[in-house]
Amino acid sequence: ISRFSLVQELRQALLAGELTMHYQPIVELTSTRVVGFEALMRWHHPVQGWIPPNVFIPLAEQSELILALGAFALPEAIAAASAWRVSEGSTRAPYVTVNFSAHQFHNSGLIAMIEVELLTNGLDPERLVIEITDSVALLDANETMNTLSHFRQIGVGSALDDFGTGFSSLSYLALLNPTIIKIDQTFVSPKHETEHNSTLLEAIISLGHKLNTTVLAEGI
Ligand code: G
Ligand code: MN
Repeated sequence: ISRFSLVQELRQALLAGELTMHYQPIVELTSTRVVGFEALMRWHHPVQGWIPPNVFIPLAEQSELILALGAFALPEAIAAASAWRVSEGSTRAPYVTVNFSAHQFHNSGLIAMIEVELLTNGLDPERLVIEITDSVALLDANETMNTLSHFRQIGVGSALDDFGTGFSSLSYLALLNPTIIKIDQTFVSPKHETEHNSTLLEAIISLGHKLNTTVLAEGI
């Protein structure tokens, strides 16, 4: 199937309800409690079956289509989270993290859109975390810093995704001051375990703690 027809089909898929959000648990290791969920988009194609997001998201990112996907994902995730309750032994209901692509993130109506969705669904802003990768964050560093401080003002959290794979400027990390740093899976479960690797991990973790940021390991 060609890329072109896949894009056409993706457009239709959104209307046909073939796209759904799945929620992957985030576990606090000290308590083994589920403290949140990452909202991940899934495409079930009627003929080809499941198409992974690392195939269709980059395709969508090449056009305005990513905005339509985002306009679907955010309200879905917020509505889902608003139905989650505090579980036994826990003090707060789980948060939801939503992935944002560059095109969505650098959109002037972003904060207003988030606030409307939170209000409509009655979700506490503290229970929403927006995920961006450092390649997105660094695209326009000043603007990103502004947006993240806006999030902070309205009580919404931010997560730096795939940390360690991009530029990962350390001084910049301190300025952005994200709520969560998500250490990329390649650092957490390297193909070849080396001394070097655990040194890097320790450095990222201690940096995160000094910045008062939650450090999260991807894919364990
Ligand atoms: O589920 P999986 O880890 O394979 O997802 C891979 C990546 O696909 C995620 O880390 C994220 O970058 C991207 N992705 C998944 N769902 C969404 C979504 O709703 N919006 C955006 N922009 N990216 C997503
Ligand atoms: Mn992510």
